[in-house]
Amino acid sequence: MALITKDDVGNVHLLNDSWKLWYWRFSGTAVNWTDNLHGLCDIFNHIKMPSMLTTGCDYSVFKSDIKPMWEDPTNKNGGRWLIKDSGLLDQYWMDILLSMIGGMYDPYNDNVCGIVYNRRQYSKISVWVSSSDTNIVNDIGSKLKHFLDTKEKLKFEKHSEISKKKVNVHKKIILAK
Ligand code: MGP
Repeated sequence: MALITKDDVGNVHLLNDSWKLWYWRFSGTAVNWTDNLHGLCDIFNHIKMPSMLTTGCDYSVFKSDIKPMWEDPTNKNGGRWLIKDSGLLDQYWMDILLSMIGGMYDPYNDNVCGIVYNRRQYSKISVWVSSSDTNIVNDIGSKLKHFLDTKEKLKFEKHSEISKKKVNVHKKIILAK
């Protein structure tokens, strides 16, 4: 593959956004979830397929100015399209990455924030959307289904509801003590 110099750039398709790779790894010493989250790099040359990650770890690729957390101002009113493991998550990961980076969610590219892969016993991928507006969410969801060529039902969850649910679970544990 030929290298492209700065002078050649005028003739090639430029990316709409720059993207950042994030890595979350459990550490017994960290007090907060956010302390375990590390920004790796802005451009990636080689990434292990996510299924090769150690169970319990996450990969996230987000637009450079958005952190892969509910608290980020762009994420906080949005949610995620959830894709469960059907043996195709590595393929889905690459397909979604390319569709996001290629800006294939017109007219709602600005509402696509990033993608998360949670390597778990039951791994999952989620595509984070900055809005909970039904039109925007459904349009991105149907494009996603089309790109993945899947008939599986995808589920949309609002971040505000997931984070509330987690708080309630914590409260329940405290109340039960
Ligand atoms: P998870 O890692 O997103 O999913 O959330 P997992 O492990 O598959 O769990 P499940 O409940 O979805 O099946 C696990 C926990 O990490 C959450 O309950 C939160 O305590 C914490 N966490 C996850 N996220 C994405 C955030 C976040 O954006 N902000 C903060 N503060 N905590 C988070």
